[in-house]
Amino acid sequence: MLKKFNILLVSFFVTNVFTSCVAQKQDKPNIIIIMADDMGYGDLSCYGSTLISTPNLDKMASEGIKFTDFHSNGPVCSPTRAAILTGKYQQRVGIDGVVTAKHHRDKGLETSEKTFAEAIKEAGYVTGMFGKWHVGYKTEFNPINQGFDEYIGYVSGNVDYHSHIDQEGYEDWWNGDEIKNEKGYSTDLITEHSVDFIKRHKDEPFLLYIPHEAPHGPFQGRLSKAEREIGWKNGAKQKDKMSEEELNNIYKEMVEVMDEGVGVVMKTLKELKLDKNTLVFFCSDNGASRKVGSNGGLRGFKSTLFEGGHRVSAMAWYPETILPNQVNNETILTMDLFPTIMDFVGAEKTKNLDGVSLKNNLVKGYHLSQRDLYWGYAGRTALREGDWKLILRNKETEPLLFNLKDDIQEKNNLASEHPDMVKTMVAKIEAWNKDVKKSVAN
Ligand SMILES: [Ca+2]
Repeated sequence: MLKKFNILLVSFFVTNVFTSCVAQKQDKPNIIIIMADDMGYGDLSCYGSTLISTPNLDKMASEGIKFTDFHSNGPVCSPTRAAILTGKYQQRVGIDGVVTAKHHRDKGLETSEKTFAEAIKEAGYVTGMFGKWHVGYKTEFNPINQGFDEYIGYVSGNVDYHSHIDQEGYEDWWNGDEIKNEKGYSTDLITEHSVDFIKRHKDEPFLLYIPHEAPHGPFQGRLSKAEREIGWKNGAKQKDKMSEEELNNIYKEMVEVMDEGVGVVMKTLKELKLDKNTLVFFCSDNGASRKVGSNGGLRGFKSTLFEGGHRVSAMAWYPETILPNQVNNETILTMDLFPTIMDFVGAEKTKNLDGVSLKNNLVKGYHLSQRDLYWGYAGRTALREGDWKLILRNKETEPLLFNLKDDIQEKNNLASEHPDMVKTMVAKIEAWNKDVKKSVAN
């Protein structure tokens, strides 16, 4: 009798484990990452903008999590993109600066680096990317050689929104690894291809990476004329041709058209009943530039290591898994998204990542463990330890030490009051710089 009971019990467990595996497989969440380009911390209405109206991103924030202490890995484009793709500090993978259209046409993110697209494909996902790549021009560096099944977009830092010509006068609109220009405003094309991808892959787990061009320059709206043609050379600065008011109005339109696109993607998820099974992240790749946009009162702008350069708006949305109306104050970097999405997907951990999974924080509210976080750009390095931030510029200038809890605008340099802390933090920065450089040499 006991034996029979045991057999029944075993059979009950086997059946349940099997059923639960099948259920989990069907429940694999879709993943969407949407990234704005050069959008400042204060450029969305839910982050305090009174000039720009972003109802769709505001809705995403109110239905999920709005981050207040989320940072781009780099204060400029390519580094942040290398970090999001690899889950590592960008310095480790050799992309510590901008991959420019003029001087770096042979440079790119090595295909030996494992991207989140490659990792998630191993977990059975179909992958698509529509928008800006900016980690390599040559076809060997193309997204389809880095784990993306489908790719349409541009590989440089920016293209004319209408003619899709890059800064150096090259045609730069690709379908996979072939140039295939098409008519349309970049932001709208990126949205249209993203929606088409979702519709075609609604019945299988998918990952969709949507790195928007907006609101990076050139500053063009839907009705602006194309300014670049093949062979075009970066001549007169566009800003000089536009009044400040015109520039602000175009920038506003660029953010609002992107927000509209986010709304169309979210509406598509709801119509296809995918919304309860899709995790969506949104973030910007660095702060607003000196020219236009708002960093919400933070010091500095794109390319600086002050908060305005890298503290960005970000949100996470996953109805019924992530609770609505949450404001999250954890200190997070872009490189954390890779391990986070792999954790949500239930895939095997990728080794040697610098980022950490946020899943338990996002779903259960557990705090992240205390960790030191670094930013490096153009010979400068910043270290964040809790509320403290040290910026080291070069040997000739004094270190800057701020306590962000009391001084979010980084106005009061406390370095002379805390020499021991400065000494320890400088030593950590030197060790980190050596560590990440060693990785590149290897
Ligand atoms: Ca950027």
